[in-house]
Amino acid sequence: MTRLNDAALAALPADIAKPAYDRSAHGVGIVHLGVGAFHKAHQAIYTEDALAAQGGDWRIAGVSLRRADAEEALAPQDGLYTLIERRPEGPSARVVGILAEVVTAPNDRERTRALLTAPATRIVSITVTEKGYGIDPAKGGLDAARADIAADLASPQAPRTVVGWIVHALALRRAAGVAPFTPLCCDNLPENGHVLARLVRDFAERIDPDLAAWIAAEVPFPSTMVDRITPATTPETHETARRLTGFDDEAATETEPFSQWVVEDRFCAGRPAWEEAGVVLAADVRPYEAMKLRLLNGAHSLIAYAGAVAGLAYVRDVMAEETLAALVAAHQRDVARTLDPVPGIDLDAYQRDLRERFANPAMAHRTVQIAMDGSQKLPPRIVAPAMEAIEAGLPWRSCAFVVAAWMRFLSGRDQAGAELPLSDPLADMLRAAYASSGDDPDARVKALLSVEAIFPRTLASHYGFARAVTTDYRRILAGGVIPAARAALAE
Ligand code: CS2
Repeated sequence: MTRLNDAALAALPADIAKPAYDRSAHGVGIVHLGVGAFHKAHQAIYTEDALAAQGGDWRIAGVSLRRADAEEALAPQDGLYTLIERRPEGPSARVVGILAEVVTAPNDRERTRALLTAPATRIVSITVTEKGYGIDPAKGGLDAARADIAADLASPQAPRTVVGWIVHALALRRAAGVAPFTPLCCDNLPENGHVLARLVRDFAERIDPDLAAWIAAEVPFPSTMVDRITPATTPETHETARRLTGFDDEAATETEPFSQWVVEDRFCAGRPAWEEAGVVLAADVRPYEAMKLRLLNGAHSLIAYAGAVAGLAYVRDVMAEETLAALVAAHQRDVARTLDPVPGIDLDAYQRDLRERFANPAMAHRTVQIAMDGSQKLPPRIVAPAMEAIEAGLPWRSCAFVVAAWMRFLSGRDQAGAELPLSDPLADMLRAAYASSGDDPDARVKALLSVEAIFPRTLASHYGFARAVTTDYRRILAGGVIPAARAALAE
């Protein structure tokens, strides 16, 4: 079968949407760092639709900071890819043309530099996951001791990390008298714009305080809330793309029908007409971010650890299990009480809609995918709301259960003895803490709660919280996740 590319566009079936603009007539205005499935299902689509609605030189050049797979898949396809939406009633597909080129930074530093310093580049957006930024887990700023960050600080002209590249590019622009771009963080971090601003400032201050001052004065760091559930691509994704479009597509991506993007409207050099594509431009995205991180991502982490340990492969399987589904609803209800009101959003309806999205029978979203990087995900999703709830005298019981299920997940085996992968930047530390406690469950909970990169002292030493985690952990060991969930619900 023929590969998807520019020449294929004219031969696509009539029901497959394709770029509704002339691809060659629009220049690049955005460089995106981390051109993976989530970017292709989310920011790329809003930008594709904004460009179709209102034009502008806002095509995207994708940059991969590590692996070459995106470039290898997309270059032979002229940057085109198929996006599949998994609806309960069956999949639909569209072909997306917003990517003008894809570069692998370690293999082509010159091209990466040229893209990031081009005057036409007015936005640099980023999706590199929580662990990609080099955040010091205890203090929140730049972790200058992390090997990749330390290497970039030692040779800032040859960066490897996202923060290193941004500072390098801004320094070159300043030196050349080129106006800065707006860095736009699109990862699931609370106040992600502020987080990125602080990292960039910490980095710049260490290498050039004048540059740091210029960045502080000239460069805005808008925060964003991003939402679209995007399972990892599988052979099934490619097969569906082939079936619906008639073309082979090595870059096909699958996602859910729902999508949401809330963006703080602070750009130093303009932006696409994203509002034409359904983006909510807000003065303050914090309430949206907290809502989404706690109600969607927090519930996701509960589903991931409970499900993986129980041997449930997909999110939808967990939602089909009555007790676990009830625990998800109870968790959302309790955590919702830690949230401020969110403009225009009915929080009860939001929770119901989320559970419907999780239950979507057409979505094969693996629990072990979400279980990755727990050390990065638990703090904003579970630890922060638990601490606020404790402080405010609100319920936090289900947060303890998530922590206990995560601890059980760290054993590396599910309840039936099947292997569970531990993919986490703190994996070595977690394995050591796990092993240090021998076979004593109470000692194990204590050892893991003392990992300060995840659990601040005040929470680890909170008697009621530590006791609840221990109770749940013992129950999971004794009778499995589902009876333990039932017992937690009954408390
Ligand atoms: C998930 C998110 O893997 C995970 O940690 O919770 O990727 C989630 O699917 C997205 O944030 C949804 O917008």
